[in-house]
Order: sequence, then C-alpha cells, then structure tokens
Amino acid sequence: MNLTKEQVSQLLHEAAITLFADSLEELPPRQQYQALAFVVKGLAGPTWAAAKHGADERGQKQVYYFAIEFMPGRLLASNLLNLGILEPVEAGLRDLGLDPAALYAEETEPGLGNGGLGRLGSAFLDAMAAVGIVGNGNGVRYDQGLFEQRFVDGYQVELPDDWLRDADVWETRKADRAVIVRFGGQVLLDRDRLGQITPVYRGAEEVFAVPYDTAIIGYHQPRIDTMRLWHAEPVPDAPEVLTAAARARITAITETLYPDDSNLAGQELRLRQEYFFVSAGLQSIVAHFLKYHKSVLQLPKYVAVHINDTHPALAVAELMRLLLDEHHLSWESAWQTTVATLSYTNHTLLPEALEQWPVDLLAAQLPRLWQLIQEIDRRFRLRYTGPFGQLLVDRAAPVVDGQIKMAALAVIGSHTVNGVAKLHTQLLKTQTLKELATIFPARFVNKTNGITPRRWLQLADAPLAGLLDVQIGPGWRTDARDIAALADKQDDPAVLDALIAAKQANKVALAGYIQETLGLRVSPAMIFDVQIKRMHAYKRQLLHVLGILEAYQALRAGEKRPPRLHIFAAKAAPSYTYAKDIIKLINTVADLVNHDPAVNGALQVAFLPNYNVSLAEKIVPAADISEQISLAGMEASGTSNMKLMTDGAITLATLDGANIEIAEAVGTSNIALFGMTAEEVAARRTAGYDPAAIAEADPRLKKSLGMLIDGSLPLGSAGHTIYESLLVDHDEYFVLADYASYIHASRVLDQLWTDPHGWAAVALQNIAASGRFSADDTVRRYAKEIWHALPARGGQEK
Ligand code: 26Y
Repeated sequence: MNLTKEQVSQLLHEAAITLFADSLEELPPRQQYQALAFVVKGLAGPTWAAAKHGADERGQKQVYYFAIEFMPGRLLASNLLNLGILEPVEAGLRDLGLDPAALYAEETEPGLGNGGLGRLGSAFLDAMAAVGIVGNGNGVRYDQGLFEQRFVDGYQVELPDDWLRDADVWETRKADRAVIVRFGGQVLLDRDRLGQITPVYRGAEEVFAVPYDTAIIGYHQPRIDTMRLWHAEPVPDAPEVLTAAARARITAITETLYPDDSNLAGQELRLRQEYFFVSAGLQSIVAHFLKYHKSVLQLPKYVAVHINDTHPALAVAELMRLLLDEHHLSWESAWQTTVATLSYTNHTLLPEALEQWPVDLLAAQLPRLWQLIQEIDRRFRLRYTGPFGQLLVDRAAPVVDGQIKMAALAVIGSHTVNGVAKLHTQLLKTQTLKELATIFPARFVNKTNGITPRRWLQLADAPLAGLLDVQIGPGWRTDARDIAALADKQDDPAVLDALIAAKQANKVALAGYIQETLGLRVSPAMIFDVQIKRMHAYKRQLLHVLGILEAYQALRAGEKRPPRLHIFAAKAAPSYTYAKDIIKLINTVADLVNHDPAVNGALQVAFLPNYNVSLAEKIVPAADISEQISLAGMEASGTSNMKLMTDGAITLATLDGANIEIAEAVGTSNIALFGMTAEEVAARRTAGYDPAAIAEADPRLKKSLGMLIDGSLPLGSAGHTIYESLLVDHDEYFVLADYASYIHASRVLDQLWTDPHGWAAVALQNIAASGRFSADDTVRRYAKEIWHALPARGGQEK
C-alpha cells in the first residue's frame, strides 16, 4: 500500500474531528491512538471487503481455526507493518511531534487466552494471512480477559481485566450475522411419513450469538483474513420475557475467560462456553457455504474446520447434528462428511488437562448432542471391538464410566490428528492416546509449532532486524528461512560486535523498564537469564530458584562469577495454590539477594508482574539465556523457546518438547542441554526415587532447601509446602534429580560468557537456525498435509 507522510497527517486530523470533534493536537494520547487505529482500519477496509467474497468466488478452500483462546497482542504496529505503511506512518507521526511507540502503548492488549495455546492460535492466523491461506479464527469474545496480575507482599493478586472499557477499535459487530444457540430442555424425535427424523425442542434456553470480526492483515499481501469472536446475549424481541436470572445465565457465557490452563474442574459454565462458540461457528459456516454451493456433501472440498485442543471437540457432534437434523443426510454420509471436514491438534500430555465431561452434565445441557455422542460411541464399539478386542476398545471409546472423553471424540471424528513437536507426537501415539493410535495409525502426524518472526523480530527487535538487513539483505522479512544466511558470518568479528551492540541496546531498554516497574536498578552488562511462561510445577521455575540460591551461596563464599540478572514473568491460575507459593518464593528470594550487599551487582532477581504478549515483546529481545527447563516428557512443545532463540538468546534446556528440535537445528555445541530424557524419567519413575538422599549428598543444595524452612526466607507456609513437595511428597517433577546437571550446564554458560565473541557466535548460530520455526512454514505444512487448502499464491514451501 502506498501512502505519504503528508497523507497520514491529513487522515489523522480528519479522524480526530470525526471521532472526537477536536483537533488532533488537543487529544489525549489514548484518543490519538484511537484516531490512528481508526485510520488504519479504514485503509484496510477495501481489501478486507474484497477478500470476504474472493475465496468463495474462486472456489478456494477455507480454513476455520476453532480455539477457545486467542492472544493477538496489540495490533496497531503489526497492522502497519503488514500493510507496508509502518515507515510513512511513523514519519508522519514524528512530523506531528508524536512518538509512535508511545501511541502503540496506548492500545489495550486483548488477553483472550492463558498462554501458549492462545498465542499459537493468533500466530497461525497471522501466518495464514501472510502465506495466502484463506483462514478464519473462530472463538469467544470474553468481556473480561485473563486477569491483571499484581504483587502484594510478594503474593499474586488478581484484578479483573476490563479490556473493553475504551472500546476495541479493531472489532466490528455483525449483528445481522447472529445465530441462535440452544441449551437444555428436552428433545423429542419426530418421525414423518418418509421416515425422516426431525428433533423437536421443548423448553430449551435460546442464546443469541453475535459475531465480532477483526481483520487479520496478511504481510505485504492483498489478502485479509478474519478472526470471528462470538458474544452471548439474550435473543432480542423473544416472545417470552426473561427474568433477570435467566438473562444473567446467558450473558455469563461470554463474561470471562477461565484463567486455568491445565487443571480442569468440570464446570458447567465451561461446557456452555465450548458449545456456544462451536455451535455458532458451525452454523454460520454451513449457512455461508450454502450460499455458494448446492449440497453439504461438498463441504470437505471447500471447508476445513480445525479443532484446537479438545475445547472445541463438540464440533464432531454438532456438525453431525447440523448435517442430520437440518440437512437430512443419512448417518453414513453425515459421518463421512464430518470426518473429512474436521482435524484436531492435541496440545497437552498432562492427564489433569485432558477434558472429560460427566454424562449427566452434558446430557442436561446438550440433550441432542448427548444422543448423537451415544450413537457415535455405539457405532465405534460395534465397528472396532471385533478387530481390536473389548479391552482396547473400552480404553479408546468416547463414553466410559459415565464420562465423555473429549480427546477420544476428537480423534474419532477427525481425519487427521497432530501433536505439536516430534517428541510430543510420539508420546501421544505411544502413551496418552495409544489405543486410538492403534486403531487409526495413519491419522496421527506431527506438526511442530512455530512463531511469527514479524512480531518477534521485525517489530520487537528493531536493532537485530536492522543488523540482518545490513548483513544478509531484507529477504528474511518475507521468508524467514533466509535468516540461515547469517550463519556464514559467525567468524566475522565486526558482525559479532554489531550483534553484541544490538543485544545491548535491548538490554538497556529492559533495564529502564525494570527500574520503572520494580524500582530495581540493574546493569545491562549482566547476563540476562530469562524464564517467561505460565507458572506451573512441571515447568520447574523451582529448579531455576534453586540455581539462584546455589549462586547466592557461591558468591557469599567468595567465588567469582559473571554477574547475572534472573528475570521471571508468569501468571499462576488463581486456584493453583502451589504455583502461587512459587511466586511468593521467587519474590522473597528477589528481596533477599537484591538487598544483600555481599552479592551486590553480581546476582539480582527481577520478577516482572502481569506477563502478557506486550511484556514478552520487551523481555524476549533482551534475553541472553532462555530457560526451557521443564521435566522431559511434560511440555508439549513450548513456543517461548523459539521466540527467545530467534532474538539471539542461548537456550538452557532439557530434552523436552521443541527443545529437542532446537538442539537438532543449532547443534549440541550451541545449546546448553541438561537433565534426564523422557525415557530416563519414565524409568526413574518405575525404579523409585529418593530426593532426600540427593539433598543429603550436596551441601549447597541442602542449605538452599533448609532456607525454605529455617526463617532465612520469610515465606510463611509457602516455604513448608514447597519443602515438603520435594522431600516428603517425592518431588513429582524430579527437580532434585536434575539439579546437579542443571547447575553444571548453567556454569558452562558462565564460562562461555567470559569470551564475548564466543558467546556472540553461539547466539548468532541460534538466530541463523531459527527460521525453521516460523509459523509461516508451520501453517504451510498444515495446509498441505492436513487441511488440503493450498495458498492462493506464493505459498510454496521451500
Ligand atoms: C481444559 C482446561 C483446563 C485447559 C485450558 C487451557 C487445558 C489446557 C489449556 C491450554 C493449554 C496450553 O496452552 N498448552 C500449550 O500449548 C502450546 C501450543 O501448542 C505448547 O507450546 C505448550 O507446550 C502447551 O503447554
């Protein structure tokens, strides 16, 4: 798109008058941001409008990515970049005396997800648009996103996230596209003379699902995809007047995001959320499809619906319902059509995060779907018990012991199932979903996750992006694989110096933010050692803390070590008390080391509150070390590992999730690996394990553990809880088993730090190898091997 800075200025002035009846210069920054966003939305409008019909008219297959979470991050800068007008707009703003970064910071980030799953969904939408896949997000428009986190006395406090207070400029309410979603009541099956079955609903609760659409702008492409989020409302002009309680039950469906990403309590409200966005999405897809095509039998030729984790797995039964009840297909052709349309990604191996719904709950909320799920279960057992035996089929079936297993329903109803990293897919096939993989071996494939280098390199890391332009030309901006050319420069001292300078600039900026936020002065000369992700026992932030306490003792004993700043950011689910105890621990350790003159300047800890996409954009470019230290076999993939390597951090990692593929990509000399393999963990679990003996044999470790309970850290009950989790409750995540090798790997990095060019050369190899983790290539592989939805153009994989 072509735009001069003079045009920018004119458009902005006009928008200020239109929106706020005031001159641009008079507006507060928030309204200046809104005026600019309004201008950008207008600029994208014509392309968006054209894109909506283009695909249907060309007969191009569309992808609908169903996810209960999306985390797009702030959109203004990203939209400017993708439209190709970042430079003239920033120049125009500066001419007007406005600071672009300050305006971007006025945007409220939509926190419509918990972590990796939601961020991946948004990266995929951005990537689909960039490579020319006709993609659509389908999700929930929560009135309140993930809570805002503050620390009070070192404890996490949660505040509501009122992200729509100032209205979201990017979304467009499409009341005319609303559909009705039904819950509860009774379903009677009416059979007419021709034997056609029509369900009759009695006393169902009707919910009005209103879509809000947001443009997903393709990078330098004349193509804009759509993220559609559904909002629950009472049906307008309904014959019956609702009580306040009945209205509240409806609006509650999209009131808040569940702030939980791994521990499931089978709540009715979550089930209602899941069915709500699945039913609304599928109804609107089928209705739209039939405007362009005659028969729903053609659906799989033109539409791919992707089930992102089990939260949208009800799509299997809901699509059957639509095909059977509303389009009168036979069971066999409805089933064929459903399976050919749907595919499913699993994102977790944790048993406590695998969804199951009690039959009573589901049957009461979704009586028609319960009938269909029983029939799916009955036919599944009938078909596979012969060849595979009762025992195996019982373990694989969707309805078992009064519970409905959503992963089983998703696998049975999808043509393809994938894990998100090689190890994860292998563990799915051999453990978590092993019976289903025996029945459907060809269904299981791997699709390793990816990230968008546009947000993490081009936008968040301008110093490094500039360096790449100079060293290898700007081709990497369109094709991340071109970053590989940087590898040739690893022996060029001038390039290494430039890399060190770029990192330094980012560290100075983060140091400023740390000072502002925590009142902590840190030196950008320290090693910035970063662990940013949800707080969870399996991710082992606790191991990182034990590493800090080891260094603390070493320094107090007079050892010399390179100065290190440990940076954490993490939210804990509000009900996850153990994770909250670890937060308290980190803040307490921070207090101790940051105020001890004996280690002053050599060891510091900064726990930045309220981790979200925008905070990650500040931390990732400034990181020297990326801590990816989950117990092997627990982290499905991880994606902060990919972002951090892309921006030149060196990974300190276990052989878990995508860390294994990062190690393959960079070579074992460019990554600090430690700890047990997934196989060794499994063997250790069987053999039995004595954490107390490990603690006893290592004086420093013993002292660190003692500090949890001897009063040297004012932790309250958190200290005892953590101490006992390790030494009394057998250390479920093998923190102590991996401790010695963790410390060793970390010391190897200390050693490397003493050789700045040696360090920079390793960082450079990481950047050079990061291209393969671009989400652009990941979605191309999904498009080719799962969705069979080829990009319109320019979508070839290298
Ligand atoms: C059902 C409920 C408790 C639940 C809610 C959210 C269960 C799981 C989730 C979210 C899971 C999630 O974020 N998984 C992460 O997905 C990333 C993208 O694939 C992976 O990189 C990461 O390893 C995995 O933990």
